[in-house]
Amino acid sequence: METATLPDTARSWTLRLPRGRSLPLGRRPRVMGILNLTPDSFSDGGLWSDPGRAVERGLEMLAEGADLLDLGAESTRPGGGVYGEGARTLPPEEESARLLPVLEALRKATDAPLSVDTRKGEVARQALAAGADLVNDVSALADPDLGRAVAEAGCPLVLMHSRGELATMQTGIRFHDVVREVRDELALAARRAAALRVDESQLVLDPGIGFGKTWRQSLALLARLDELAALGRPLLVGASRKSFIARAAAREGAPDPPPGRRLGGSLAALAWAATLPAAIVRVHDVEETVQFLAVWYALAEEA
Ligand code: HH2
Repeated sequence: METATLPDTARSWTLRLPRGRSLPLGRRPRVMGILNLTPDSFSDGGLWSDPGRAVERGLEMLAEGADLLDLGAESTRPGGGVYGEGARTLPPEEESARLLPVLEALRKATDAPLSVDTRKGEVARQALAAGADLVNDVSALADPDLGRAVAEAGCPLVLMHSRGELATMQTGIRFHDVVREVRDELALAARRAAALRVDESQLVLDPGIGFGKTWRQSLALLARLDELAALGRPLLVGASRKSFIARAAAREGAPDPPPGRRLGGSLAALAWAATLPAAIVRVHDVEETVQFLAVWYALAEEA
């Protein structure tokens, strides 16, 4: 689809998945449906902590048009800001015990790409053995063993930008030029991955919206997403329901919309990310996102 509204920066990549499968990226964002198997996630904690319901929700998101799923068994809600103390770090056994039954059941039920959102090498290793296709690491290799597990499996790896520890991330935030610094730190993360023998052509990079950033810095990262394209790798954007939306949409005297009522702002962020286009968008509201993108691209084709 070659149209005036799609920018020249549009590029394509193919991620290689286990068992000879692949995930082509570029042109239009792929929709990654979020499946939080946690009691304490910021927007849907506890909703899918029953394994049977979680599997149903995963399959429902695929039926709604998700291209891949992201299973997370440990909340990564940053502390020190709107989420108080932030999420509790789980021992790997507890994280795996939540994750593996759902992952195994989904693996039996679908061939769709399954991503695992974890910061721990041990959990990543077990998940890959249980049929996960890619690893999404919000700490960008704080645990080098995660890099080694990914390198051994030869699977794709998402490196997300963040600074500091989850528990205190939203305090003492300092950037001079957030976009330039995030770009440089993502380049460093990619080098850390290469040193652990992760194949560069399997990397996906993510600015980490809301992780150790003020709401204005999150807005700046989205608004100037094209500057991160210079890194040469596909970008993943996770803006869905995040608190910068409530801040940006604040009205005097009106209460902040809670996470479940931030769809309008989430779609605005998505529209912005689609213009790059971001390669993958990580979302809670799959049905609405898929419909939004279908109409957005139908319009782009007509323009
Ligand atoms: N955001 C969250 C979790 N994982 N991974 C990537 N790559 N990018 C993100 O922006 C991102 C992420 C936080 O959202 P959520 O999973 O809904 O909440 P929680 O971490 O509280 O489970």
